Amino acid sequence: MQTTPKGFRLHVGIFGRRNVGKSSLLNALTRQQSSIVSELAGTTTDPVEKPMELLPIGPVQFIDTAGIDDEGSLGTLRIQKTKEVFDRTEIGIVVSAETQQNGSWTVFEQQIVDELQKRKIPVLFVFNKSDLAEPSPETVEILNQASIPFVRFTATTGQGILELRDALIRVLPEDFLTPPPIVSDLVPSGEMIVLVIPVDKEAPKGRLILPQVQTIRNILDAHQSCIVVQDTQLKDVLSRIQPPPALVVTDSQAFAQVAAYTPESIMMTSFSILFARQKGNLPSMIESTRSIAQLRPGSKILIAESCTHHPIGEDIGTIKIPKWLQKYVGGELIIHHVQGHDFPANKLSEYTLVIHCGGCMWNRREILSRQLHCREANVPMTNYGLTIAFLLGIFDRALKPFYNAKKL
Ligand SMILES: Nc1nc2c(ncn2[C@@H]2O[C@H](COP(=O)(O)OP(=O)(O)OP(=O)(O)O)[C@@H](O)[C@H]2O)c(=O)[nH]1
Ligand code: SF4
Ligand SMILES: [Mg+2]
Repeated sequence: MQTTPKGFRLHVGIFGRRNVGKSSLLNALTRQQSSIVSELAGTTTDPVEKPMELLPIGPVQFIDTAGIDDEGSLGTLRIQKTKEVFDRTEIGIVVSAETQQNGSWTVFEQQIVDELQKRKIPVLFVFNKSDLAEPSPETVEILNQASIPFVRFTATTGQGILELRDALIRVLPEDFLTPPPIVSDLVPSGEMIVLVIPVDKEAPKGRLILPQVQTIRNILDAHQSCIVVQDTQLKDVLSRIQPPPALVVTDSQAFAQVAAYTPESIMMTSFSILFARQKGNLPSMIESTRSIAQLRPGSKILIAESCTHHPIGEDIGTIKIPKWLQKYVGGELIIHHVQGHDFPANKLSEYTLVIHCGGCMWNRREILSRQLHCREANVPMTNYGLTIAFLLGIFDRALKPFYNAKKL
């Protein structure tokens, strides 16, 4: 279970004021001392992530957060970290307790619920410390009015844990149970797909990377078949397959060679574009990609990568894309890079364009959240594969499989 990639787990964020028992609730759910608990307000400072198997949902990632009512300059920083967790949350648990100052419903609970509902994230309200006090009728009325389900819970004894689990299952988002397929719906069943995977020095030693493995698995699940080749073998292999394959999917780095070797009669796209659809809103990214045509020397661009790694050789995000973009606009661009969960959500309006990696290691919610932040700041957001296809002049060709299958 620990090896289940994070992007596959249902992310459940635990939010609330300080001292309501958020960490105690996480510990009760995981039956471990995953997060430190104390009677002092402000015990949890950074988000604490805990993976577990929650049947029948499967792999879940719980995220305990710092209290949303934290104070002082450090408190403000902690609240910022907590707010970043909204971006990857698929179910929000709002913990409160009647024993808190001003009762179980204050502007803070309102603020959390508003944030979750704005993002269309299902909310579950937990009246914790119900060994000490009953839920107030006023809060129950507010929750009923807003159609927010709630449970009573005692984190210190685990009383109410079964109701809590059942309630989590009931609010499970639809798209978590049925995420869009990666590739199988783009070609009729029985057709063959060729996957192009260059084995260069950027490729990890002795294994394939997650999006490649997931694509193969999706093809097998759909009872389709595939051939996996390096870019250097493609021409030869294509000349030997009869009837020809329906689709060629390539790593973005080999797009140019693959486009040259693949006859126009065979459809072609990239892993990164497949994942733009699986992990985010593809139509919006397509629209955003066209704004590359508006870039001018001096335009400011943000390149964001989900994983933190040291660039090797001709790294795609730090070297290749900047080089191709500057060649396209015919001058220097101002390019900033961010990695991991650092995303300057409040400063996006400075940029003319945001270019994101494929996001294959992340859940759909986090990429959708980034698209939402960009839309709010009026900044287009595209991804690596779409950008490369655009810069190479093969944008329409790379999208044809989606249009042909009426999947856009
Ligand atoms: N009586 C009772 N006490 C509880 C319950 N849940 C938590 N507590 C106590 O409340 C205090 C705060 O619990 P935490 O789990 O640290 O609360 P928190 O919301 O994580 O607090 P911060 O990390 O400071 O934001 C601790 O002393 C817990 O033992 C409960 O259900 N009943
Ligand atoms: S940086 Fe992005 S595209 Fe690369 S492996 Fe991580 S999530 Fe996937
Ligand atoms: Mg805590």
